[in-house]
Amino acid sequence: MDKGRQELVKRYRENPIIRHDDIPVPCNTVFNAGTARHKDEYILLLRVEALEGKSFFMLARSRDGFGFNIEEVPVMKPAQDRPFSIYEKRGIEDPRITKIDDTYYILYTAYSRHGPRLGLAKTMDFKTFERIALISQPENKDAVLFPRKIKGRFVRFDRPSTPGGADMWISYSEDLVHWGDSKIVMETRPGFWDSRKIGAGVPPIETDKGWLEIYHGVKQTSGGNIYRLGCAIFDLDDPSRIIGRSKIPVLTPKEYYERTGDVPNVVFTCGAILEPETEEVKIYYGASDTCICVATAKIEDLLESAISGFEEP
Ligand code: BMA
Repeated sequence: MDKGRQELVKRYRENPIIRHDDIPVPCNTVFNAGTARHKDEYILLLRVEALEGKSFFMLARSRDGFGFNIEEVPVMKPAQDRPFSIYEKRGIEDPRITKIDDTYYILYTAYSRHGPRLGLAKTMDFKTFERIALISQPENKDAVLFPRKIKGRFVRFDRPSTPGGADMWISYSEDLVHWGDSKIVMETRPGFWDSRKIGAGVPPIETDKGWLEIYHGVKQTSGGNIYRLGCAIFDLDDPSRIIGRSKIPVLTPKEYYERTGDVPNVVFTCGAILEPETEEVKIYYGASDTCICVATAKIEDLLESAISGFEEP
């Protein structure tokens, strides 16, 4: 085991940074938050699971990215109006935020008896939120929007469930509402930590080596699933082309809060913040579907983890 590589992502010493006791409304758990920088604040869009089991979103703000204040009332609840209400009956989950120009787009999972499908909403100010459209059929989740158009089109990764498995795909759009030209870009790897399922985590980060994607991989064991994080790199001009992928995970459940909770052995990310001055990334992640944690890594180490030993699929 390469011990150095295991420590490449450093957990914040005061993890978890947000727990269910911190949430000012009755709830079961808080986890899997979308992230953004807005003015001089760090924003977390929290997935909060209500006592009856459905999720909704609340907002947390911070000056330093570690200590957060949580707003008193939810900012997005499962919709009351059609068409969204039909597909959000079981809640809204796992928001991921991408800023394009002055607009923050939120891709989230709309959950109903029909299964998970992708919803798109937007905000300019993190005060008012507006739903735009449902942008996939079920079953599809783990969608991340790229932060700029590529060759004139918006681009997303997503994770349709197919009879063949749970792999990462790419789709393109001219208006963010209608998507197509879909292709598979990254598959599960038999024998590895990401052999059972994979899905995008953090909206792609543009680097000079390519688009860095921090994704989750699932391994099935006799004790249940283990969710870990790894990195992949995609070509800047053609993001359907994978050019790097971590052989070993960059973050794996180890601490008690990652091992124990509603769903044990889970680290799951929906967002990270790149600090341009230090080239360090703050990765926010849900632990055991029960609380929110943060860990930091040098962007060059994350890239290196995906580049070293990469074998063309
Ligand atoms: C995935 C999603 C996540 C969750 C993870 C572990 O399928 O539902 O929201 O964190 O499972 O339970």
